[in-house]
Amino acid sequence: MKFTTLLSIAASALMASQTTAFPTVKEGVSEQCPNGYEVRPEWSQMSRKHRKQYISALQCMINKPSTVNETQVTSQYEDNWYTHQFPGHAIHFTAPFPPWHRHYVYTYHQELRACGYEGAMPFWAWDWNSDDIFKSSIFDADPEVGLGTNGTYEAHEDGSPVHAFAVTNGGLANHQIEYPFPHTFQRNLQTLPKGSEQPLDRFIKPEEVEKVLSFDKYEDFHRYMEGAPPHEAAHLIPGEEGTMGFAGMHGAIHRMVGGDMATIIEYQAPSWCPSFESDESANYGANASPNDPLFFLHHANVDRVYAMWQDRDPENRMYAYGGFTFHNYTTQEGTGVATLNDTMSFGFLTDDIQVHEAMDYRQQYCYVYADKDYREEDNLIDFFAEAFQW
Ligand SMILES: *[C@@H]1O[C@H](CO)[C@@H](O)[C@H](O)[C@H]1NC(C)=O
Ligand SMILES: *[C@@H]1O[C@H](CO)[C@@H](O)[C@H](O)[C@H]1NC(C)=O
Ligand SMILES: *[C@@H]1O[C@H](CO)[C@@H](O)[C@H](O)[C@H]1NC(C)=O
Ligand SMILES: *[C@@H]1O[C@H](CO)[C@@H](O)[C@H](O)[C@H]1NC(C)=O
Ligand SMILES: [Cu+2]
Repeated sequence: MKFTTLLSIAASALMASQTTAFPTVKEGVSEQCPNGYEVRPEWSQMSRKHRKQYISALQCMINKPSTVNETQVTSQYEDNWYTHQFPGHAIHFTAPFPPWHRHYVYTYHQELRACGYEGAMPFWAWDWNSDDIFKSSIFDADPEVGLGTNGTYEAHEDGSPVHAFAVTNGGLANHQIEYPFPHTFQRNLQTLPKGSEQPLDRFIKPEEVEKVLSFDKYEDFHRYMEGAPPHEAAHLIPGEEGTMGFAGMHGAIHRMVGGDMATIIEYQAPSWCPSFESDESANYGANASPNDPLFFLHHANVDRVYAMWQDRDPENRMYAYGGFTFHNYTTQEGTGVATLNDTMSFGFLTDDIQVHEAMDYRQQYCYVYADKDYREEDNLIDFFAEAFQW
């Protein structure tokens, strides 16, 4: 192709981008959001500048001292997962799962901001990538702008591992986690992870998202989306009562990414690792999934599905709420009656809030989610610059 042809393709793509791309701050303001609503982008829609800032901000969090009262936690980066593990029984398989994680992702975004990241919180649209989930742009080995790919497995002759699913590329290559035991953060990408009865990518299809949006009752929506605990038969999940291994779209991603993302699931832990098994008394080691930065992009997408569900019928769904406040893994029963006035705790990370404060995401947090055709301003310019080495 002639260079002039390439230039004219580039130019028309750029012009098209100016007509179809949304501005970074959406038109329209409200009393609560005088600066408008920021648009949360999919990772692939971000500008190179923002992806680069995002990686630097992670490094900055790794270098910031911890503020939690736990001497083994060494950085602000680790504070995040520590905060998540603490209330484990109260925030998973219980009513607060959607609003608790919404506020948690928002808080994380504030930490990124304090570390120089200027963009909106990005998400990983697994539903847009479900045909070949591990080809998502989020798996990128680039040390400046990538979040890394699969972990590497390499064994000595005696079978002991050299690299045990350690992520050795991307901006967080070989990142060491100190707590609850020292290890390099891990991924083991599998659509059919060990212990699963069926490939789990079926849970993240657009049809599944469409189905979950159709439930009118908050509890039905929430349970179908979060999935059932790994070793429990699904109950109270519409149409899935008694099903073992009903991962749901949320659970499927955790299990398919594996490694740190799946540490709530004990059978994922390699035999030579101290067990991550969820222990009723201490809940030790469970819920360490925020060690992997993919956690927050995954949960931003979980939040996007929640936001879409609310937007289907705002009058009835924006403040819809209900279910249990506590999940007992031994009895496999939920207890407690959840209300909008319940307090949600975030440990040392940020102030407690009440559930109703995390419901109307647009007015309470001032963001919206990008559509498929959205691109951050210089995303296309970056694309051509990289393709043609400008
Ligand atoms: C930290 O935790 C210890 C042990 O639980 C407790 O005695 C101490 O008061 C805590 N310190 C702060 C500042 O919360
Ligand atoms: C990821 O790595 C593991 C361990 O080497 C391997 O079994 C698995 O097939 C890899 N996943 C993908 C999607 O390549
Ligand atoms: C779960 O229920 C069992 C049986 O009633 C009880 O002994 C245990 O303390 C409960 N676990 C928690 C964390 O409350
Ligand atoms: C929540 O608190 C408000 C005022 O504090 C009260 O009017 C309302 O009835 C409470 N709602 C629930 C569900 O408890
Ligand atoms: Cu969680």
